[in-house]
Amino acid sequence: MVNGTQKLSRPPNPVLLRQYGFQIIQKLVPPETCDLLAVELTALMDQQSGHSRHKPGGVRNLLRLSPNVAVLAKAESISALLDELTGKTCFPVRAVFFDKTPDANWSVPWHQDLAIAVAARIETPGFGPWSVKDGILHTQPPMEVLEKMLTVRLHLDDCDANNGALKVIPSSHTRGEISAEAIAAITGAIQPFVCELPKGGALVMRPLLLHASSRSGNPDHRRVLHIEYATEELPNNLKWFDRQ
Ligand SMILES: O=C(O)CCC(=O)C(=O)O
Repeated sequence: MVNGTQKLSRPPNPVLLRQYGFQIIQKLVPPETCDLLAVELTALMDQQSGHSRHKPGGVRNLLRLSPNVAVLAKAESISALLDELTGKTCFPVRAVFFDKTPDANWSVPWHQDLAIAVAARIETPGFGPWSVKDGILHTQPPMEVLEKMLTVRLHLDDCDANNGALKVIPSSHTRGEISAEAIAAITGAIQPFVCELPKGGALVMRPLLLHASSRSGNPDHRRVLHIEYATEELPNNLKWFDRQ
């Protein structure tokens, strides 16, 4: 059901992605497809949280849990966009659903996405520390692995600055792993870009781009399907947990 994507509202621009570390795509997936995904993923999140009073902010492992997400992640228009942006063949390796609601309204401090999900622990130079999140093994790979990855954050609701939009520091993806002190200095000195997007739009970003988000100031959902893509297999027989 979810393999249709709209014509991109502006052409992919590898130069801008290289320079700024992100690109805003106003129309990537038809709104009706977003509505179907929003209903399915919201129900999945409710099912996972059960009667717990503490509502989670998201659901991991979606390339396995949702055939619709797995199909969408490999849809021709998304693949074509990413391949054009990177000049390589991109494949999905992890998908997470995030929502902010009055029951689960959270903020995220400035950070880079440094961890990847892998199938098994094989000690490999440059990989580590290792951790387990929701039962899935994660590790921090060398910077050259992260530098080649791309994340697509597909918006399933309209999202503006008052609704927990992601803020990014343009060009921060070029600095490798940034220390906590440097993150404080950079985010204190540089005006962030606020990624406001309509339903069906997407932010395409490098995982090393500094990003953060505020609590939502309104009671609507702010649903985002976050899909990570890689362009290369891992070394030393390490395997992406969810390579599609
Ligand atoms: O969706 C958000 O507001 C933040 C998500 C995030 O920080 C991340 O994907 O690393």
